[in-house]
Amino acid sequence: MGTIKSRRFPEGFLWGGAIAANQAEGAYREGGKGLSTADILPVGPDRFKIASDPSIVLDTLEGVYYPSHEAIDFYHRYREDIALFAEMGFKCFRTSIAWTRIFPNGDEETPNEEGLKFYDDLFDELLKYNIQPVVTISHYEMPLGLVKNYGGWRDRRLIDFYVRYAKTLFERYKDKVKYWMTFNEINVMAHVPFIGGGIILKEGENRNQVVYQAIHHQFVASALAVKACHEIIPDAKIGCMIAGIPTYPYSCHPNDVFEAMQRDRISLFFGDVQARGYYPSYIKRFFKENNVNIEMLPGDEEILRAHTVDYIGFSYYMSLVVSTASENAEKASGNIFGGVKNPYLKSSDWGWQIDPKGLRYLLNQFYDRYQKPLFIVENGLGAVDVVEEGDVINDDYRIQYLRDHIIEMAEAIEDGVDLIGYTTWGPIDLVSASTGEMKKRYGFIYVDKDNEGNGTLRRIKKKSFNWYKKVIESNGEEL
Ligand code: BGP
Repeated sequence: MGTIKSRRFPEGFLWGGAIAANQAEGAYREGGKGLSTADILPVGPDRFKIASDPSIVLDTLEGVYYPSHEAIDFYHRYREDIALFAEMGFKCFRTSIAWTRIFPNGDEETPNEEGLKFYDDLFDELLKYNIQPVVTISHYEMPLGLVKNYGGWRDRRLIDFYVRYAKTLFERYKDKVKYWMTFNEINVMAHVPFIGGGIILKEGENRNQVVYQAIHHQFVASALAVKACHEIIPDAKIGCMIAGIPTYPYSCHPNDVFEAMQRDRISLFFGDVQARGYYPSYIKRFFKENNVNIEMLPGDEEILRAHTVDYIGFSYYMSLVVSTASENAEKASGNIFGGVKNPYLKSSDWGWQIDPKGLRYLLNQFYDRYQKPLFIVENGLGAVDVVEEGDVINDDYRIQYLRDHIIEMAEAIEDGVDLIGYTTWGPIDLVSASTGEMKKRYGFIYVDKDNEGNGTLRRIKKKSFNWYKKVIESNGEEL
């Protein structure tokens, strides 16, 4: 197969960047905001301990540094930051709404007006520059009240709270927001259920039973949000959001090949339900073999079938390799999906295996499977940046990473894939989701802050800033 000579991205292609409320906004107690699950995650190796240790008291916050509390103070500085995004020529900007700004405990009857007003102003600021807001309804956080009082998504009542929240957003922002996503990286629920759904596992529980039941509740909630969105904003598009990590077999041994397919299905399952509208047969076998009985109410299956998503949103950072037997296979480090090292790929400083071709592979896989528009809503390189004399940051490694991935996107479009947009992760440095660190930076814009929370929060343009500006200006021609 050949490669294309010149890159052609469709007219109106949505170039931009993506952040999440809890990793950027800070102001965790302002404007009537309640505490969220993200607000109790510390920086460092204990970050996810809470996910497996029910003895941790959920809201003792004294004496520990929690990076989401101030983050990069986007809450107060978004005007300055959006002006910089506009300077780069962003066509769209993806962010999430902090559920706790709208419903501080999650189960209130009426929303918090101050929170709603904040996002009104934020969206107005984007629209002032003709930047389309792309909104994730829940991105790795939820009200802590719903965890303490209901056990998170294990409780079916969460569906009603979420749908009330989603409808509130659709009603309020129907003239401003035309691209929505229901849950960020919904498949992460299968790996870190506290991050995905506020689930704290109890001793002796059947983990799969609890997690897949909670996932079922999210599926129904997501489908009902799709329904509401279509009713309230007929010209909007609403998608799912999946962590896209293609799995390769370590060898051509049939066991490895089959295992790779099975591992892929742990993630594809989510797209299958949200985009095709039903539980696939392979997951039913998995349920049977793992004593999982999903409790469904009459009507659930019809809801899933009737309200599938309009597009597939996904993140892409790396690929994965599985091996069933090889002793030569070295374990991969640094990602929650596990796997072994790919001898043909280099890794980021955090062990994520860099694989631009994997993006083309995934785009083709998703498009073949779902035949729906695709939207890459996260991609980027987490790296340590050095500020040199005169505020110079030469992040050529970041440019290289993004360039290589954009080339493969163009190839996929040539393959026939309907790709509607691309938002790089963290166009401005922000708190890392997996580690809570600041030094794992993704931005075109540097933020002066370190892992302990020290720094002026000053913004500095990196070399990649002007590079990405040119990419957008030339609609992907100039890389
Ligand atoms: C995705 C999340 C984001 C984001 C990104 C980078 O999984 O949706 O919230 O943070 O990964 O991950 P990290 O911040 O851990 O480097």
